[in-house]
Amino acid sequence: MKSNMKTLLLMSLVFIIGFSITGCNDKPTLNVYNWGDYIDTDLITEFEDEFGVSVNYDKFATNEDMYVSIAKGGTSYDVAFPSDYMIERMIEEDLLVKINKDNIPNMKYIDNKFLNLSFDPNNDYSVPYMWGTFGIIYNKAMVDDAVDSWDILWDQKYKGQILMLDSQRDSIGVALKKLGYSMNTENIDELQEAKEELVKQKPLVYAYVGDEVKELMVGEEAALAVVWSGDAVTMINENKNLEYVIPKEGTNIWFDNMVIPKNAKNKELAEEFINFLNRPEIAARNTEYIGYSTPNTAAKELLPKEVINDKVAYPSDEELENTEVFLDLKDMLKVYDELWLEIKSHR
Ligand code: N2P
Repeated sequence: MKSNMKTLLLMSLVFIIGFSITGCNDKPTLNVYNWGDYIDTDLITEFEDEFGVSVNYDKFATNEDMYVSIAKGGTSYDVAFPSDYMIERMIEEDLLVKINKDNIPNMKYIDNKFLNLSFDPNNDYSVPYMWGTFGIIYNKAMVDDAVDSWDILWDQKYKGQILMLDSQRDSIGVALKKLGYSMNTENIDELQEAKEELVKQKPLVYAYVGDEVKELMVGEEAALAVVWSGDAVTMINENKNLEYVIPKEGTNIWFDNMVIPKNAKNKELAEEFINFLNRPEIAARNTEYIGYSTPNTAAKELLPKEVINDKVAYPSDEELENTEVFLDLKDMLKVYDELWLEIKSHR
């Protein structure tokens, strides 16, 4: 009996001490949901230290994956980084909260041309993060044809040396552009044709990939790949045989913004984080680290000349003339979903 009492006492003591330790360390937590390879992780630590908070950082590979996690609401994220058409959809489906711009004074550094775009006309729900295009990266030592058209991704000569993006809007978009159609088409015949193109191309494709495209292209394991411009910057820095081209048929221009999902638990801290990432010095470091293109003018001024003069990240207006922004497909979305499934499962 006596020893039982002692054990009980000891256990209560352990419990009380344990509880007070964790209780004391109970810092506010910010749940962030971002694309892979899309932040300088030192900045997360700096934010934690400066604000005395802890950041939970999860990653996704496509807008569609991110959408599913947020819409089904398993984890409540405080900040997420969707693209244009997905922001449009999330607003429409009431998945986002309005941002209190008074809490984001650093928004004043954002270039006007990235504000009030049609997917979020007043920036009520989103703050610009990065932007870019997608195009073809190719290895000059492995490809001797001129690379100026999406057609090259269907050239038998490069069988097994072509990488495509494992992302439905992007890959269907490539096929649509190759055929001369809009990347936002709602015409079933055009979509069917695009599907057939991608099925026809499949035997030539080494793999449908995400972030691993960088390693594969830098390591010269493939000759041609469809990539986002910022990743192209990183790859070219690491392998000088690589070159990035926007095909003559045109491409997509995209805008990734920061949003606060409806079920966020820490909205004010989310705004603090968004504001932090827009401090010119922080935004400049982040941009240089990830290779993507910043919409923050004050950050751009802090970047080395060779970064901002790089036409891959900052193409001229002429190069951007023939670009389309993805639009939310609404009812047509299920058609794209089905086609993508058929393409991916085709053997
Ligand atoms: C970075 C992902 C970039 C997202 N790995 C392009 N919208």
